[in-house]
Amino acid sequence: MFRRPRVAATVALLAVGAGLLIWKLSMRDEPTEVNRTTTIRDVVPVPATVEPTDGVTFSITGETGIVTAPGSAEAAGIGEYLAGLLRPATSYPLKVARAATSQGQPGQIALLLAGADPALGPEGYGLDVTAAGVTIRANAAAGLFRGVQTLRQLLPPRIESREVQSGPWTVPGGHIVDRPRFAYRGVMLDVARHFFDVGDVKRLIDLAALYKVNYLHLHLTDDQGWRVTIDSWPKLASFGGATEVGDGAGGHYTKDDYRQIVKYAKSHYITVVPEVDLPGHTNAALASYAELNCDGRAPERYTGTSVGFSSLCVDKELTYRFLDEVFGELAALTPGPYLHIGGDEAQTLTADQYSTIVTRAQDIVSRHGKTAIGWNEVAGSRLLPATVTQFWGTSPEAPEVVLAAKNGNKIIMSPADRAYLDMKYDSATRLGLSWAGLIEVQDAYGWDPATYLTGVDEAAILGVEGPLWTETITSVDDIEQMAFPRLAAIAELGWSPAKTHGWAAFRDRLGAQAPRWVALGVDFYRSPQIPWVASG
Ligand code: TNX
Repeated sequence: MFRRPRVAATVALLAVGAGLLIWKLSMRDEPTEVNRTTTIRDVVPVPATVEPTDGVTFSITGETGIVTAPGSAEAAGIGEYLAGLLRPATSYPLKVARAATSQGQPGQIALLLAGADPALGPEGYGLDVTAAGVTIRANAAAGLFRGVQTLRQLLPPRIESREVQSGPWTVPGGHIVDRPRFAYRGVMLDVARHFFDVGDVKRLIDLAALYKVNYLHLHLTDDQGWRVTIDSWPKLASFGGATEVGDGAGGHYTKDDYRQIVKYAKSHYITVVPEVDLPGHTNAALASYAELNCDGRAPERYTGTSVGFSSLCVDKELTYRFLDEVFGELAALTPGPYLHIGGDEAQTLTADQYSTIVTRAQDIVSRHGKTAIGWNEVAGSRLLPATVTQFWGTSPEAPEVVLAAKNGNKIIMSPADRAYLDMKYDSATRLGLSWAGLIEVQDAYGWDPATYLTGVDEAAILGVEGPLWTETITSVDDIEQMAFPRLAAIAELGWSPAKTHGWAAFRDRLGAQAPRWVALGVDFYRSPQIPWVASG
């Protein structure tokens, strides 16, 4: 007798609940809170610890200056960088001066290299916002630079505009202590399938730096083009670089261009990792020099998008002189520790042939004082102890990579079904490919680099990277559409502690980035999964 009304009440409650949920979800399509105040909880990647001080703010005014660590030219450089970011929108002078002491000063933004917990490492920082000022403390300049990215995100989004905006320039009060979870947080740009010039690469560096990315991997060579001058093999760039996918003119970086990229990246505390893909993905080189081919005949240059058909000649000694000279010249252009040797999709070689060339390539890189990174196929060959494997599979079972990890070889995680920035978001996405699946923002964010692979410990993970292959990508706008917002998701997985991860909070933080991207002119993908904040 009493049962039925209870069931009816439950059903009614469920219906109301479902209705509310649907209403809430449909509200997500609406842009929220125009002119919303930036809070200390909006930062991406989310800092390790955030303690707001309610009711306290600091305002940047025409009197505010930036003071930097006594005796540090690097800190002074970061002060100038910060002033350069803040001056256009505020129109304030923001003078940069050396701090007299290692204390913060009233009315100032202080960038100090004293008083940070040594456990924060070289990239960690502490950031304090009181009514009197802003103080960032770090152990090294890299930490100050990362802290400055956080400060940028605490200011109103219009701070990113290059035109004068009205204030107030309020920073929410509180205390942040932050450090990265992983040492390697990368983005890859394939400049081989389509060429992107120095300005395009600088733009990507600017945007990646905002999310504390610290490695830029350049996929410099492939079947469709060779993109950097090698003096001892000049036709690689002049002939092998004059094509790209489709009928575009291609292009290449002169050594000066390349040095400019390295320098610009360095000034953003980003290390460049150059990749020369071998033994496959080498048609551009094989077309440029007949003698690199086993039969001595140069193939035509290639502008399609197939993979796996080309290979260097494993049995010719000339191949190893070639690799030695190419990696030697690249090593000389590379202040960072890594040279990437590719190693993916060499489908015309036997396992022994593949192993021979991958083994010798690692030795060559090592003789030039660098550490090799290879796509995960290299894990089947003998690896030098320091060689890093870059996982690009889509299955958690990767026995060779697991074995390499057990032997001490570190892994960069770029699972293609999560981290590939060239996959379509949904079936309607104009650009990109879909062989590894569709990757909406929640897919890009919803995995843990430390647990994706079965049988690998977190200690074996060097970090994460979002690769952007460019078979279908031809412009900076295209890069931005595919990288944003997903690069911000990958960057948060690489930087923030596992315990801070959570889709609901991330979605809101990410939504708050929209007006920043609008101010920066970023052509981002407005995923329906995200409650984008409208520009005010
Ligand atoms: C696989 S990932 C490749 C690339 C393609 C990419 C397209 C990898 C190591 N090789 O050659 O550009 O897929 O998504």
